[in-house]
Amino acid sequence: MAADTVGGGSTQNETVERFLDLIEGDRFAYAIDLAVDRIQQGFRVTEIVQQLLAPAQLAAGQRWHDGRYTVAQEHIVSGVVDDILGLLAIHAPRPASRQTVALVCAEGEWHTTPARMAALCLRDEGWRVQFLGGSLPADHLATSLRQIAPEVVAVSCTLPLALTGVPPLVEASHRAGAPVITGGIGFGGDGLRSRRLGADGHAADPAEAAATMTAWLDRPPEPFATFASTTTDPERVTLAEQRPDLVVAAYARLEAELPAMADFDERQRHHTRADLDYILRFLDTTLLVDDPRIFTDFLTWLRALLSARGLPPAVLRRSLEALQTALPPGLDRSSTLLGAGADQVDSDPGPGTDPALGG
Ligand code: B12
Repeated sequence: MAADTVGGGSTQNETVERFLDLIEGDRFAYAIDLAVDRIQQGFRVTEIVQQLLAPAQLAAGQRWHDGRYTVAQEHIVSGVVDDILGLLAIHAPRPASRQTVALVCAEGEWHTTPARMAALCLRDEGWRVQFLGGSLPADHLATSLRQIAPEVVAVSCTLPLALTGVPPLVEASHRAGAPVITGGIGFGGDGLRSRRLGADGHAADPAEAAATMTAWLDRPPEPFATFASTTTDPERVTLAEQRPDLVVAAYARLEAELPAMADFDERQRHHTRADLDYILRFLDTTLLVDDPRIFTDFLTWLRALLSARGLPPAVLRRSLEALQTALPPGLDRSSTLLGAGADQVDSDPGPGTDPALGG
């Protein structure tokens, strides 16, 4: 294996590139060796996760986002990474005590790999971790908590849309007497969304979480933040009820404005409707958490995704305006966010693309 083993002197980026090159070259076994050999080289499990596997997943996601990778190529990398996480679990230290954290993904969240990475790093910190997997409904969590009785519940969220699945998990954990700590990019860079959703703490990484959870063993957070349920938020209720009609109305308006859409095939029509619906779902999540950054970050992400696939930002601007026009009266926050979104997209037109679609 000497030919493919990358020893000292390689930078982290070079090693990550080497790892992805091996996978792109269908040399999965060498990629796995590259990661697992680091145990013999004295790396901690956490270091392999955070210096190789997480950056590789980030790169795979970025390559899908900017059109260099197909969805399948992203999945292939994730498959190899998931295999390695399983292998590394053997090398994580045995729990130092019976202190247990139940780690779960918010309902609607299927990004289990970031959560598995966090679970492995928390084990590396000496915690006993019960990993409850992806998209767990609150009633199933409640049942598990009666059996596990953990000291802490940890909630992972990568996709901001899954933030809507956090409050029921927080309520179930508090009812079981367990404080909640959150983590994952879906919560953003600070604890605001976590607090707004009723959790007791947020951590940027597993090491910070381990320190907070250990402190909670002596001084649990209290009182548990009660989360004013927002199911009664009339604007969110109306938006949810009207979402299918809003998509139809906005699509019709776009079709009237953009002659090129007349030639759209069913796949293009489906994707355009799905994007309009996706915008409204991110709008709803932004209203739930009351953090406009969720919507501005999403639009920056969507504009780049569409541009990388040849759709000019002008289509996104028109889509936001079409949705804003379709809104029934009284949805003021939604109208403001859609209007500001259209200005945001317009202020940075991005690279020129298909003129027939107003590029
Ligand atoms: C693999 C992957 C998938 C796989 C997931 C497989 C799996 N088993 O996880 C699949 C194919 C299922 C998938 C689906 C989708 N995905 Co995806 N996915 C990814 C990808 C490429 C890697 C995720 C990963 O492995 N991350 C591992 C590392 C990098 O994550 P990390 O955040 O650094 O994790 C660390 C910390 O956050 C922290 N942490 C995480 N959780 C917790 C919890 C606690 C308590 C603590 C303390 C710490 C902690 O510790 C971790 C380790 O250090 C990401 C790219 C990315 N940027 O993350 C896109 C990405 C997240 N996906 C994305 C999207 C859009 C989707 C889909 C909507 C696509 C679609 N149209 O269907 C669906 C949504 C599915 C759903 N409802 O969840 C976008 C999200 C963009 C956005 N708006 O936010 C991304 C960013 C891709 C991109 N570049 O655009 N995806």
